[in-house]
Amino acid sequence: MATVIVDPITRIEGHLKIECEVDGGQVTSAKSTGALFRGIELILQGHDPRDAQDYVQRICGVCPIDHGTAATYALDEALGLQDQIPANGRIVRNLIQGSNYMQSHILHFYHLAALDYVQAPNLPPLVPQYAGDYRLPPDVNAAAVQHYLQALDMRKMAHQLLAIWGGRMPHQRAIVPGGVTVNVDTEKIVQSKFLLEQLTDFIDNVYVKDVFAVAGVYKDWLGIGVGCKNMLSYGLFPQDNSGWNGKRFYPNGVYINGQDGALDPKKIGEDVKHSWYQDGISTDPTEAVITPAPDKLAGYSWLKSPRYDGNVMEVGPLAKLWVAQNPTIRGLGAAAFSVMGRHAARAVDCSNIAHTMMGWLMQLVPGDPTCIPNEVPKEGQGMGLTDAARGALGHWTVIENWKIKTYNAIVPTTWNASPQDAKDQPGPIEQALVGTPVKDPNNPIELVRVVRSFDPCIACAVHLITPDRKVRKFRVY
Ligand code: NFE
Repeated sequence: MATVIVDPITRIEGHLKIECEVDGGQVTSAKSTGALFRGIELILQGHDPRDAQDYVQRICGVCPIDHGTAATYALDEALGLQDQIPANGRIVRNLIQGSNYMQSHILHFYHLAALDYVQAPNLPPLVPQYAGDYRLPPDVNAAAVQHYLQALDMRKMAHQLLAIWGGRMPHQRAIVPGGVTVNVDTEKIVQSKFLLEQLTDFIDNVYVKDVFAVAGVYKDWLGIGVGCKNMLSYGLFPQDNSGWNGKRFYPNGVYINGQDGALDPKKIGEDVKHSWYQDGISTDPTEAVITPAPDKLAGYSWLKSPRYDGNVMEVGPLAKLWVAQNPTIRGLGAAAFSVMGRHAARAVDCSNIAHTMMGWLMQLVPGDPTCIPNEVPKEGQGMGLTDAARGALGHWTVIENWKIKTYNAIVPTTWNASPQDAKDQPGPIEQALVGTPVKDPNNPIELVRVVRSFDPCIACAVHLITPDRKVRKFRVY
């Protein structure tokens, strides 16, 4: 029996520690620890409610748009605007979020995960790598290394596309309650089309093909990293003004114990039994005010444990495409619940989004309004649900005396990397690790493959680092 600790396990964005017990060459139990303190919600208390969509973008440099979008949807609801957003405003919001999505998925595959499968040349920053098990044929491997570099240019292009509408990246300036602050003109549409065509070509002819080439060679990874097999998605990209349950390009829904079902946001709650927060918080997201308790004996993570009706739920592109009954992903059957299933879903998602964005560009009407004026009410409440690149993202805000009374963000990586809950059920990543074969506990490449298939981001999941907290080990291969 060996204890294997990988800390931190992510190549960017915060400190996720994984601790596994390995016995007989397999993981028998796993603990996922978020080593940052969550605090943005506490900072927001007492602020003008409209500060939220700016502040929450600072949670993370990878998915600021998703946080800004969720906050804005919550404000649309709290300010009573959600049925009045001009079509141009709705579409431009979707274009901004879609651009960030493409950047994020390309980033994840090439720069955060590919070097667990592709043998890198012996050149920093591509090395050091974990040893062994690089199986791609030499020509495919060499092409993948070239694509790693090309992907940097593609990410820049996605940022440029986003900045046409959002003004800048990260932390765009356009998405606000009531619509967007940017106007629609022909020049922006033409520039966007030019960039989007190149991105779509890369996604379809390089990214998707590389993912399926890797999956073809690493077929055993279609059976490893299974996880909880419960899926949750809030849906993505509104197509009308009906709020969280309106028509979306990807619908919302759940898949629990093998059954598809409708989403009921009232079933979303959080546990803190094994988190470093005082016990007894309300499971209602609008009341879940947390008090840090770093010495709590039962705690082993700064992440809370979001649960849906008490169920452990996986979120992310696999969950979203599974809930949407995407034929490619459902066609994989049970093999979809795996490391390669998650990579495949992310690639298919990226292609879907690129293609649909082209259609949205054609729906824009130059000169038409993009935003409506609005005022903050004395009292109000709003919920904003979207799917971020890493999965279901919800923001809840309560307004009292024109200020934020409580704010809560329940974030994709909080779902996926959550610790055990009130019923001691392990979180999705903890479950996915159990059963993973580990050939050499001193070279645990198998563990990082499982965890990185979820694309975890601890900055999102907990939001702030305490400056005096020591990070104990660095293994960032
Ligand atoms: Ni920091 Fe994030 C995304 C959000 S993940 S990347 O996508 O919300 O928890």
